Amino acid sequence: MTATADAATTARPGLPRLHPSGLPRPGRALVMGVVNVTPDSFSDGGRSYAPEAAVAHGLALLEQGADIVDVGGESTRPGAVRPPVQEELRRVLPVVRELAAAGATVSVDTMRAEVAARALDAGARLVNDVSGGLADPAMPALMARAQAPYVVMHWRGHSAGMQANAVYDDVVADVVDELRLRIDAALDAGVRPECLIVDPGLGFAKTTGNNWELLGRLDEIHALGLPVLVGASRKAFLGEVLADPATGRPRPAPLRDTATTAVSVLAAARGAWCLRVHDVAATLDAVRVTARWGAETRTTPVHQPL
Ligand code: PMM
Repeated sequence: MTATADAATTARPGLPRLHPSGLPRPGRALVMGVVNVTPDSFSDGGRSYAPEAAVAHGLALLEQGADIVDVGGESTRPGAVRPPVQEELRRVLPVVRELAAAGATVSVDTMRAEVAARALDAGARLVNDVSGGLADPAMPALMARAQAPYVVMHWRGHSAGMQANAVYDDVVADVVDELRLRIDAALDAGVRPECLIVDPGLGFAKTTGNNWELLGRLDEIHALGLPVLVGASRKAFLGEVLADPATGRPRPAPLRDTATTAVSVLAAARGAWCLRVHDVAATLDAVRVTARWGAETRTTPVHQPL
């Protein structure tokens, strides 16, 4: 796997901002469509649980213009119980295989090295590890061997008890420090810098306030010098902003897409490399407009797209 360095956008000495090669480079933020093959995802209620339904959903996202489709077989909703590895494999492999065969750039959303390895063999081109290598000590070595793009997300433990870990001195500084440890672990294992992508992990051991602070200070995540992926889609902190004024009840997950698109525009304008979303069509329109605006004004994006 090779990559192209853009010296002008280098944000941190030693870690040039690189575009992981083999991935689309459209001159705007990439759009990653979510394909959850789980019975209990918070955001879509298990809509694509059967492999055939998940493949159909992935193909529809591809048709809408998704740059990447992210296939996951483990729900990470707060309190979720982990599936056994065999069950995770049973869920994701046929979906990865079919979507890759259809020409999609497929990412596998897994914390398990075995699932990542089998998915790469089945045609996945990148690995999205929400634990950033913490959940499975074999993951960094696998990614070093694979030399495939690797999303390292900020994480503080499995879903069952994760919200109890949302305790920070300064959430942005702490997330940056902890991401740097995960980046160093990956580099030490032999992962090449140009394969790394970072993600602040919105909603994972984060309070609502933590999520907004991370978005508001996205520049500090960029300062790590790596492409940044943002996954805000339909998350609870958006449901809170959109709560019913009369009852105070949060907006249900399927009705948070417009708010998600607003966050995606703002994140893209601040140089996010990729947005992980459920509503691909709206996000794609939004990031195309954002890129056009940025080209005109030179004030946004703060960071040019990679
Ligand atoms: N969020 C979820 C799952 N996978 N991956 C990355 N890189 N970033 C995220 O924020 C992220 C993720 C949970 O959301 P879902 O239930 O809608 O998939």
